[in-house]
Amino acid sequence: MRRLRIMGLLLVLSAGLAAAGCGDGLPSPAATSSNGSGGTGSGNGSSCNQCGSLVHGATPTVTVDATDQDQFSPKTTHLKVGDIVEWKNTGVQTHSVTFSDASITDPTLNGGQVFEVKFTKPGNFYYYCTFHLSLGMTGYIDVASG
Ligand SMILES: [Cu+2]
Repeated sequence: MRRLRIMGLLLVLSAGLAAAGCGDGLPSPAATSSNGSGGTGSGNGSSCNQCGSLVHGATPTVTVDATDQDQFSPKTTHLKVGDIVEWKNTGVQTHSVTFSDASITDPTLNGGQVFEVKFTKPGNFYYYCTFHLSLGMTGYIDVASG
């Protein structure tokens, strides 16, 4: 009889521990929902408001391919303020490089063409291809300060 009571106590204790574990886990569902539903939205990126300017013929710091698989590669590009990104259409399909700031948007990047932007503000900027947005052709330019 005594032994059963001890077992019961242990059960109550472990149940209490499990409940505490659940309490710890509470923030994670919220974090998951804010991360999810990427798709056609702007995800975690912010919009570009004069985050850069067009350049021509400069040596790029980083190159991003726009491919016939309807992807930007790499999808996220890390750079510093003052760095230059060159998008290159490595296939034959027409793409666009579309930011919320139309002044640094290329509406038609044809096969073999390149397009260059110098980024002048820190931030994580979202862009997409207007032709293949529904296929997930999106990207991020992550600009670190200095
Ligand atoms: Cu595209």
